[in-house]
Amino acid sequence: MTQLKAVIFDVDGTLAETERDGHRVAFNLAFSDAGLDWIWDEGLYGKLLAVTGGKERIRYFLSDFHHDFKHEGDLTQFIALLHAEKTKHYVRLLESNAIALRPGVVRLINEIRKSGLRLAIATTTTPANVTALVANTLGEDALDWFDCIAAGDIVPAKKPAPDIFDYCLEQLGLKAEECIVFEDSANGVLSSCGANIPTIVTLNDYTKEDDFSGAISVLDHLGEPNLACEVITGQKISGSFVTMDDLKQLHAQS
Ligand code: XBP
Ligand code: MG
Repeated sequence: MTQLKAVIFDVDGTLAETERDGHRVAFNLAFSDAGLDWIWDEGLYGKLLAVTGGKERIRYFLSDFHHDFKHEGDLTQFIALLHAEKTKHYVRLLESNAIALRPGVVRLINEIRKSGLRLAIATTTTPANVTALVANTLGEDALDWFDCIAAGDIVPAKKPAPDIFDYCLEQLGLKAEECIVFEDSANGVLSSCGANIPTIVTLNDYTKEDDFSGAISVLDHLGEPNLACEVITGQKISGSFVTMDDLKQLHAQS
């Protein structure tokens, strides 16, 4: 049986519920600053999340939801500049401690570190966003806990393509079967399973109706000693919150 050597975390929706009150708000602030009357409400944003990547999401919005917008110059450059402003707003939101980590994330990361297993991140979001989230929730030093932070445009194709997880495995120098992934969305599971990495899902409001086929288990969150989690589908855990022993057990069953 292959030994578990690393745990790879997705970021948005997995480490923290960043989409509704973080990214969505930052997009709307950037649109307003640019004098655009675009407003992504919670419902529309849930539809736009079908496309990963903020720049790609803006392009999807224009192509599928806001056809009458005409831009005279280079649309790609326009979107890139708009997205860069959005990232500044998002980082400022994180620096104001607007977003906390999900239940069980700090506890489990500390258990993983104590066990000697390696940690990594594989995300579609912009690297600056990862730095801001980790530094403002776990502390500046915590960035060094992750042997690889694979993020954003570092790969040609974003999730659901497997590229970001393939890149992360290459950086770790590990095989897919030596790792386990935490994800929150259908795009994320398609990506991690596309890279043949055993995957556990902690879903959220935006992804609760997603298809998580291929995941070992789907839970509502990682749980805490005083906050029981629920296994919605797939392999069970030993108690009422996910522990390091559960990770090893779930990996062995994958
Ligand atoms: C989620 C995404 C990202 C964020 C927005 O990433 O798809 O695009 O929604 O961040 P993941 P950017 O779940 O893989 O962490 O605007 O920086 O893309
Ligand atoms: Mg995610």
